[in-house]
Amino acid sequence: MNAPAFQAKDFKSDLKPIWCPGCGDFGVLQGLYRALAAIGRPPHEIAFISGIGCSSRIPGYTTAYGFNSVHGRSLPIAQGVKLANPDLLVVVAGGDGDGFSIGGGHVAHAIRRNTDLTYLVMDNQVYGLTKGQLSPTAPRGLQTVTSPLGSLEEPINPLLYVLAYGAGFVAQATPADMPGMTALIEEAIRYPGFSFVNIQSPCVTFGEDDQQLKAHKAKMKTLASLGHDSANQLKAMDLARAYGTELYTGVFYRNPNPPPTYDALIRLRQAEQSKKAVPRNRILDAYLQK
Ligand SMILES: Cc1ncc(C[n+]2csc(CCOP(=O)(O)OP(=O)(O)O)c2C)c(N)n1
Ligand code: SF4
Ligand SMILES: [Mg+2]
Repeated sequence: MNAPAFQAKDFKSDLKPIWCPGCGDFGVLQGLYRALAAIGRPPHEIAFISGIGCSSRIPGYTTAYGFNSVHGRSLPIAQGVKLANPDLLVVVAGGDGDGFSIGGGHVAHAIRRNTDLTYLVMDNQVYGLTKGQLSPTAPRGLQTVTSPLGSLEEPINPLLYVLAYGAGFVAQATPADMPGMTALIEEAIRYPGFSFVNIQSPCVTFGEDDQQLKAHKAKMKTLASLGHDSANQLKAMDLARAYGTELYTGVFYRNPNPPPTYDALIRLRQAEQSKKAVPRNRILDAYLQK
């Protein structure tokens, strides 16, 4: 058997992560390296785009191209990168705050365009980088520095959110199950279209006890063990409603007939239009005829 083209270490940059010891993002990063090794594309064919947050530091820790961009703006930038160079494998990484507070409006549009990219959200139910404020996925009643008497708001359900807008691939993972999470990241990257993985990545510094790896291990249930058929979109939505109470991991929904991606359609249109284009040497003639 041939040796694999790449190993996890080929995707690890020289930059040392500055996350708090024990942060869930360490596990996510390891899973990501392994998933990329399994995919087998070289680092220079991959672009990582992120916003701002602890989890948004991920691009710097890989040997792929990276852009640690602006808070909440990773998806528009990633779509631009993919359209400018459709041959790149584009992965977007960021936090729950980045994706579903300030960046929430962009999620729907990335999904409806179905640009071929993978969106990994490190959901820790808190703003980690800015020291523990209430995030959009934080449970009702949570006491934080910005909700000292307990949050009065219902959390956003990221799984239902993306399913409702028609995302073709929707999964949930936790670094408490490294092999499972790695396989899900790989599957999401291989899906031809917009794919989303909500990764329950604990914040050990500002997160609650029931959001830590030990609690995840005890609580997680795989969707496979429930006999879930990932082609069943309505059932996926039904199961996704349990976000915040149950910790289901695995693929909620995978479109069995993926539609054409936006980047493929743009390529097609460019090819059609260029057939009708006036040859360069006749442009002046065409202008003078008008
Ligand atoms: C436009 C703008 N608004 C606010 C901030 C401050 N800010 C930086 S990161 C962040 C939230 C980070 O939380 P999350 O996206 O959940 O990532 P985590 O740190 O938890 O991984 C905020 C509010 C900013 N950098 N830019
Ligand atoms: S503050 Fe939380 S999310 Fe940020 S590095 Fe520390 S443990 Fe991780
Ligand atoms: Mg967060």
